[in-house]
Amino acid sequence: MSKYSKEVIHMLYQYHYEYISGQFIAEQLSISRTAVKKVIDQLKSEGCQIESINHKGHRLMQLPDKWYSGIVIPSINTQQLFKHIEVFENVDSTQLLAKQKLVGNTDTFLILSDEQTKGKGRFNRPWLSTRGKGLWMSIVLRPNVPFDMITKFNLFMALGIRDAIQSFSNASVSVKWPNDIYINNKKVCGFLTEMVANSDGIEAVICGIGINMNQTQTDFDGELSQKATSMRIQGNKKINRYEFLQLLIQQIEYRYAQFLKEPFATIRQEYIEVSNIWNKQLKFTENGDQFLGEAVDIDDNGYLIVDDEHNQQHQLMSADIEL
Ligand code: BT5
Repeated sequence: MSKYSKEVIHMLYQYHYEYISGQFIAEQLSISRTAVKKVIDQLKSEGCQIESINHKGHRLMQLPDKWYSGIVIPSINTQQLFKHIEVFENVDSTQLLAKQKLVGNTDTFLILSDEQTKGKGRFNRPWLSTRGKGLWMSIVLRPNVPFDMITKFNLFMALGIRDAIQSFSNASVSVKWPNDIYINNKKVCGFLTEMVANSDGIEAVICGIGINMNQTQTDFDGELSQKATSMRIQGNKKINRYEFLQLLIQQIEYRYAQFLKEPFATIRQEYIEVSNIWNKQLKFTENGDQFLGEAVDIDDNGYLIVDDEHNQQHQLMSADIEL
């Protein structure tokens, strides 16, 4: 990758509604026109559709399904949440990498990858992370709070992620307590929150978020062809990954600030209204035990209240729910 790729792609993206000359780019970046041409040729070879017209200049028509740090970083940096942002083409898991990178520092950061070869869900379940189709990212935050606040963090994040997806969807988007986002009874997103804590409280929260943005139905096979969906399948329209990411980070920033200031009770009603688990018989798995029941409420602490088939009431902090 050329030294100036980040700057050139950023300029082309910024001015994508018009043609900009090689001369203009060269002047703005204080580099030669030959260097600009080299980068543009390279971007074209990677799949960027750039129209180059003599005496008019270059115009970015379409980007490949890939994260460019030169676009990601400036579009997210307007927010204050992360000290640094790292973008990869391929990793085993952004979550594993984030955990490795948080040791020995107190930084907040975001890791994003085009593809994960070993994406993981909860309990080490596999998470399908096809190249270029989804948003696979982990964020590391450092809230100065006791460790039992982790469940509350997860609840606030759920609303942030849901609201971002809802902004790009005509169909209604719902939260399946505690870790999934659904559209039309299919899973469009799964996320998980892990932490590193000591006796003083939380050292780091690592939140891994997987969102199916641009898969088509043929991208899902086996059990996922019935269970999974993407924003594109539901809306019949390709999602602009950069616009979506920007909005998602805004929502996360908003909910994170709210989490630090407010009790769960503040968002309880909102959470209940967007949940999809009411008025149906559900199968719960909690610590290896399975039972049938109906979810009846979420209390002020974010615990799910469930009446089981023997009329026993349970208060769940976390569980697996089959709809
Ligand atoms: C989750 O786990 O839903 C949390 C998934 C978190 C993934 C992100 S991606 C970025 C970061 N890096 C990682 O390695 N992980 C995080 P869970 O509730 O355990 O759901 C896993 C189940 O969802 C699997 O057993 C499948 O049935 C289903 N599944 C797998 N891939 C899927 C996909 N792409 N879309 C919808 N469902 C999927």
